[in-house]
Amino acid sequence: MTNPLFDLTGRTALVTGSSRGLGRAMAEGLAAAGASILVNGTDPARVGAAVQEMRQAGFEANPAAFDVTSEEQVVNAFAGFDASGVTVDILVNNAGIQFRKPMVELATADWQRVIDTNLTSAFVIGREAAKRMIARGHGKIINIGSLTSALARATVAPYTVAKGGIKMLTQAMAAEWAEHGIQANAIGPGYMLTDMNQALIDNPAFDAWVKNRTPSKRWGRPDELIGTAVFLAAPASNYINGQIIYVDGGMISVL
Ligand code: GCO
Repeated sequence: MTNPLFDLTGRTALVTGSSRGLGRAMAEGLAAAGASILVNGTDPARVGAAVQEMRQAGFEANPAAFDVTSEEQVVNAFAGFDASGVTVDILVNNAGIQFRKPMVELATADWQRVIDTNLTSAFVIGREAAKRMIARGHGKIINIGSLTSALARATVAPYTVAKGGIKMLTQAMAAEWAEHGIQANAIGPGYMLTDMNQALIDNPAFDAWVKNRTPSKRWGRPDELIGTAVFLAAPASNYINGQIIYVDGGMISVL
């Protein structure tokens, strides 16, 4: 029997960037806790494949393919949810890209692309979701930050700035929407074993640095975000707002 504090039965979660990686892991974790999942990505075929795999695993999942950087596609997606009676009770703003280059070599267009994907999209989708959550008097927003929400690493400036913005956007959402029954919080993943980090994982020096710098002496697995995601999506966190929880093996807590 599921503890009602952690039961998501009857709730629908939109998880951006959930056809793979951290988003897919969190989507499956929320589904295992009872939520129906709207699987998002830009590629309809990849989204469809993920939906099929999740359904075969016994989860309730439906496709929601749209480009999170397109305001028109976001607005149209939510209009489609409205028209089909789908309510987004839980929003996980997970979609994000990485682009590693020293700032003196960084083209403004590349800077902007990271900011648009990793930060502005969370505002636009958050705004569209919140309009509807406010009308219903409840909602959960989980923004995916990073260690770089608080600490900078050389060569990832736009990602760092975007993730720092995610932390403060989360606090801004709490400031404006908590009174409407919405809890907006963030998760700060540490160095996780994902496709986005494959180049780092394959780099012996960087791999050694992560393992030495992390108190847990290892990289994190995507499934290790599930517990925090379910907690922040569930009634257990109804009086928590504007927080960021680092799931990082202790890295941000030590020199
Ligand atoms: C990098 C990594 C980091 C991690 C993560 C740390 O290049 O340093 O991609 O950004 O992915 O965000 O929290």
